[in-house]
Amino acid sequence: MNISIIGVPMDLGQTRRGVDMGPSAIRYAGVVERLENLNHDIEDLGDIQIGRAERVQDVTNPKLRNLKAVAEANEKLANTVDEVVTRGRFPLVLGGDHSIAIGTLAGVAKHYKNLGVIWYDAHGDLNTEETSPSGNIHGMPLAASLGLGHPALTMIGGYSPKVKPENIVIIGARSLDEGEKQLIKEKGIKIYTMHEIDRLGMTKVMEETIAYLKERTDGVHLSLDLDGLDPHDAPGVGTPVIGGLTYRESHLAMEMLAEAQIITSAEFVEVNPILDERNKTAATAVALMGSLFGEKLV
Ligand code: NNH
Ligand code: MN
Ligand code: MN
Ligand code: MN
Repeated sequence: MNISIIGVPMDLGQTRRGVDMGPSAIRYAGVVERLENLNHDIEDLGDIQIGRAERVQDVTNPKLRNLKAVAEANEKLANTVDEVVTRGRFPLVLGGDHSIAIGTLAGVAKHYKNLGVIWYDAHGDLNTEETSPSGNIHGMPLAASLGLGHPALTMIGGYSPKVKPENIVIIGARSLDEGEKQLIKEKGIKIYTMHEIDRLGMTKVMEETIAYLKERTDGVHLSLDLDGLDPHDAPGVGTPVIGGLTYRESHLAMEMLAEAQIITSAEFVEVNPILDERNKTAATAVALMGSLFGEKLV
């Protein structure tokens, strides 16, 4: 595979400092070497320029913190991702907080009729400025990609929506706000919360997810928030939620996606080395990328 790595040192979609160092931490954990060892062609495009938090901090709208700076960065990211896909390469985006999924999806979705999305996350990220308890845009990217919320977010890349509700599968959810729960029901979004994962097991969850997306989509974006994993395995995240997916379950999910060959773009987000234990979360992210791109145990 021809893979292009894009770093997005974004920390403006939430309020914990340090997540802007996520791309560096993931590179330091050896992402390029890991994927080159699997015989992929790797191109590292470096980082998208993001305004520094201490300078651009904008609280004029507490329901949409740093809206302008987040939107600007996502426009740049969308252009870069679009160009990578146009060149026939696989975009692998490193975060940075999850608000960057708006730009990644804006760059990817125009290349597909029916883009599928796997949202691997403890959260739904389905808030708008009306439902958000925090005003943090990293809790809104999936809603924005559905066309819901502020036009500065929904219109990134000049079009909306990026994804249809029936083409989304959420995996690992265990912290959903009221408005998000309503939206999931109203739009009929497919979701495997921790409850279903406990009951069915990850094997069945992934078999069903893959079959579901295969029959209705022509490409699938994997948006993996490291907080989908249990904080024991991924402590370096801004909003840890106990009772999450294990390291092994997550590897199994990645291995099954690799085997199914359905993933056409991916992002690994919310790695915060300041909150981490000896870069464990970045190392976990890189190990999961290994499995996603074909690494086998034997
Ligand atoms: N749902 C909360 C909010 O919107 C938390 C979102 N935090 C995340 N999302 N890390 O993945 O503020
Ligand atoms: Mn910063
Ligand atoms: Mn998220
Ligand atoms: Mn999350």
